[in-house]
Amino acid sequence: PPVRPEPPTLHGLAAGEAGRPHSADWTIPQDCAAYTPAEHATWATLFERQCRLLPGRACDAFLKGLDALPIAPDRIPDFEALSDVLMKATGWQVVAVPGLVPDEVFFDHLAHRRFPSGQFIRRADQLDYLQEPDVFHDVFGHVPMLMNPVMADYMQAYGVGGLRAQRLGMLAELARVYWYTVEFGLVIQPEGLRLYGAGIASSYSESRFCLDDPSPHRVRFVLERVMRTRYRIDDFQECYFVLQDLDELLALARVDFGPVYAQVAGAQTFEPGALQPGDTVLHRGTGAYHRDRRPP
Ligand code: HBI
Ligand code: FE
Repeated sequence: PPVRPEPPTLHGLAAGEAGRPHSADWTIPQDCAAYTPAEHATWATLFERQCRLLPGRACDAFLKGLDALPIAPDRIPDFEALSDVLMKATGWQVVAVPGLVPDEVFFDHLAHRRFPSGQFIRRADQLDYLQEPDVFHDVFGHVPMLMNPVMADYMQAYGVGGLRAQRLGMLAELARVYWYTVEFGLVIQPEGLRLYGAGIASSYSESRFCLDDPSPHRVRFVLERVMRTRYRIDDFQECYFVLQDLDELLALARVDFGPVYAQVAGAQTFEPGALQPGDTVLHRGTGAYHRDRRPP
């Protein structure tokens, strides 16, 4: 099964209710010196196998961001060193958190250009599946794209928009947009389709499935459509939404979601794998993967 880094709840508890001690903003020291050789080795395993897959699959912005960051195969990166480079490029920082944090804490960090990254790394027997976002998902998956000015502004806008969506009762709608862009987004490049979403960039199995497998649909991204589309948190996606180019995120960062919320409020939601009239379908999926896995 794929890595599913961002479930909305953890062990049935809403994020933040797990009872850990924490500061008001939930940040903790990264404490690089405390990582064990075994933990660095887990990073190395994850890093090396992902780096073999990403040329020709990840978009140019991702590969360029990864290349410019102080991220090496041998050890878990130091968040301060990452922040120095990120700050100069796009004004972002990386701060350490224990795992999932409550929505409003998460949004407040993003609104201030701080990316909260899990401090811990998954166990060696969980290379392909874990419930909470760890340092590999957060740093390897998200931070390269934060070197890109468009993604940098889009993520901040998501933080600002998240606080507003909470007040409006539209958080589920906004979270779907985040899911199908920041986590599982694909983008068209002149040479072909590429991934930019962190959930797929950091997943050994899904980075191939999302682009190479005939099963999932690949559909042009349309805001209202995506806002109404439910998603899977425990398995590969049945449908990936594709941007014409990353500049589409710039428009998304600037558009007022208010009228779009008004339009989709109360409308029925769409099944993850159901094509809709009006979709621009780049690839009509066979659906074979999920059909074969459903209990008879
Ligand atoms: N906390 N650390 C962390 N990382 C996330 O991606 C995250 C979170 N808390 C809430 C959350 N994501 C989402 O449920 C919101 O984007 C809606
Ligand atoms: Fe994530």
